[in-house]
Amino acid sequence: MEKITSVEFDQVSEAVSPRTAMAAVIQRGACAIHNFVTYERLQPAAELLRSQRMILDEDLEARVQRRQHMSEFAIGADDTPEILASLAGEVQAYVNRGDFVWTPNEIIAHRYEAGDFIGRHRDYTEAYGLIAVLTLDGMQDFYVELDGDDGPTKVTMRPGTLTMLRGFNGNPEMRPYHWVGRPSSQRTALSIRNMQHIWTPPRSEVSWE
Ligand SMILES: O=C(O)CCC(=O)C(=O)O
Repeated sequence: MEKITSVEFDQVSEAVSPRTAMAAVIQRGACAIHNFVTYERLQPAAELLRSQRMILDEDLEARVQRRQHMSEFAIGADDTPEILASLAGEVQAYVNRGDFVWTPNEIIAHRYEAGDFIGRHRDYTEAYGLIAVLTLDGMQDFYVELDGDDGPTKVTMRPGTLTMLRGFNGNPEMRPYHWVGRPSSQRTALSIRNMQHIWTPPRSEVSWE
């Protein structure tokens, strides 16, 4: 397998093959692909999320501080908007073309208003294999601690950026720490995951750290 040095790609300046992208996730823990989907294709989904009723996920006392609006859809359910399901299908097809077996079953719609954020954390161990986040509208900084690096890597997500993170693969320590900064205006995104209850942390541990 080729050695991955950079994990930030742009489909417009140089198309990145699914194999290279998935190799980055496997070897380093994450990658980002700008212009994964065209602005025109993102617009209907972005419009939907702008007006969606969402819960405010906020707990300023918790170990992982976060504040954002979110709603949850099951892939394949009748009430999941087709436009969201088709974007998730596009992401899944790309990942599978990279020989990465992944069958997402859930879409989380994220809406961050100016100043909202999520602090440093690892994703739930229920998120199996891979977490893919497609930015629909707005800009926000994403930080990830890649394997082999001392400090975090920053990627500025923009409309059409697909960020992918290593999910739970049997070893909870392999989930990369990551966080998102405070955007200056609204950002909407879809987080696409395969949620499986396959591992229970010891009582003393929590999966969000
Ligand atoms: O909004 C994002 O790009 C990342 C969200 C995130 O880190 C999470 O939901 O765990």
